[in-house]
Amino acid sequence: MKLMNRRGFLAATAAAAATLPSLRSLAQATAGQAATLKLHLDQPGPVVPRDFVGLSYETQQLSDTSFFSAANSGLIAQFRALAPHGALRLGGNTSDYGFWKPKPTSTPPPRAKREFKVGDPPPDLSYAVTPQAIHNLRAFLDATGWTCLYGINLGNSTPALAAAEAEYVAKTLGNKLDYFQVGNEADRFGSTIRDPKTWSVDTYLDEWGSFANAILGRVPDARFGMPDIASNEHWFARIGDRLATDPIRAHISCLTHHYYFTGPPDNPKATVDALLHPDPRVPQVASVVRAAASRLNTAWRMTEGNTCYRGGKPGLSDVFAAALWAADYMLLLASLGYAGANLHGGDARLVATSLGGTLPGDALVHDDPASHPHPYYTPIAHIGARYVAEPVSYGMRFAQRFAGAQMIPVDFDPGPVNATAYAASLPGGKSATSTGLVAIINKDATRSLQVSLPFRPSAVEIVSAESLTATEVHTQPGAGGDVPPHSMAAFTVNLKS
Ligand code: BDP
Repeated sequence: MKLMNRRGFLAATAAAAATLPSLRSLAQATAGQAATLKLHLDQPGPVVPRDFVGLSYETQQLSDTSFFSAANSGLIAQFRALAPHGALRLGGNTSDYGFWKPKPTSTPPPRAKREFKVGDPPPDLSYAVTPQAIHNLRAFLDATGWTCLYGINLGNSTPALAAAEAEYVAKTLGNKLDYFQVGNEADRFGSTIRDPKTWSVDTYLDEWGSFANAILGRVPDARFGMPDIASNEHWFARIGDRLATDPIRAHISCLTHHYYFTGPPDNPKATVDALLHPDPRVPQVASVVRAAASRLNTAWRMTEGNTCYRGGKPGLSDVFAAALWAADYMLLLASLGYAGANLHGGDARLVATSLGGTLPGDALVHDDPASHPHPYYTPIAHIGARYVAEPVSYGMRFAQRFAGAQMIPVDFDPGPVNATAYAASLPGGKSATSTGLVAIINKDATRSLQVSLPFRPSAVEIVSAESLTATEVHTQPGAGGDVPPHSMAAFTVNLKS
């Protein structure tokens, strides 16, 4: 605790030197801005599924059969440290370029010639997904305790190939398979792999239906997540309309979409300050997807996202600000009723391939490129033979504390400090005590908070770094309601005390 006060004091002293604030504001910065928090225990919110936290990887990652395998102990350890029962989503741009290769002699289906487009895979990209890759994936899922959202090629494949692959995957993954997703970001196909003059949500639904029905012919109890769109949330209303009366509705488990806060890396909006302020699109998209999901009686999930698309931005995606963003964003989704969120990452080469061969963030690196993860936004970086937990993954771990809990709506007034709060009750039966969790995410660069909590905490953990742009993350005990600048605090409380 003393350390935190000292840090608050140092921050205040530095600010004083720079701007000569009044004694009163200096005292406030040191003591912490008083913040009030009220929990609405009488209005229980959504239950956070235990597989809420997820990762997203390119499907092409399967072309290296040793990556998702029982032998990859470094990666397994990082998955387990992130969540004991997370959801691994395989998809991304490369998922529409692979082919199912059941036999060594199997060949890919023919493909029309296309122009290269910046930000998309090379048009001639083709790689095999083999039975060995699926066996190894099963062993990886067993070793991690995770399940899988499996992406199937819609863009450059056939219903028959999709069905053969799905049959093998369903049989091999068994109850480790949550559902299939057929096609990645099909709302962008009009500018990538389909004719823009005819491509629409209706042509998508026709194609998707022919693939899904072919899969159901081989896997009668198959379940699907869809439409896995990039950004055109207007598709949801039409999907709700068309599928509400279609018998296939019974096989749709989840409506899915993606979310990147901004991009590409040279976008002037890609700043730490912007990242740490609310994005009105988040609740707006949530209300649209929720409406369609309630018509189809499905869950809804954010299946691929991160801070900055096209591989992330150095100094934004790979620093502590991204941890604060991830914790805040994921807990916001949990409180809005999402079934989960998968942050995208993986190996540099494959994410670069998904974007046409390069990571544009490389052009913005001013220090040693090796000091950055590649891709810049990846939660788990692959550096040499090691797997390293990046700052963004500490935000995910923070949100993971809420897995299995029931959200409690809060009123939180942090005054001028840029901070958010979330609360939940943990599952625990009808005991005399009921454990609750309160999270305070202080995204402010300089000001600390002194939160008066309605319950006395039995434990406090503070996740922090030296600054918003630091890359080393510390977790240490805290005390009282003190939340230093650029840190997040998790308070364990007894809700019946
Ligand atoms: C998404 C793609 C994924 C990319 C990512 C990015 O699905 O394959 O790697 O964008 O731009 O749209 O970083």
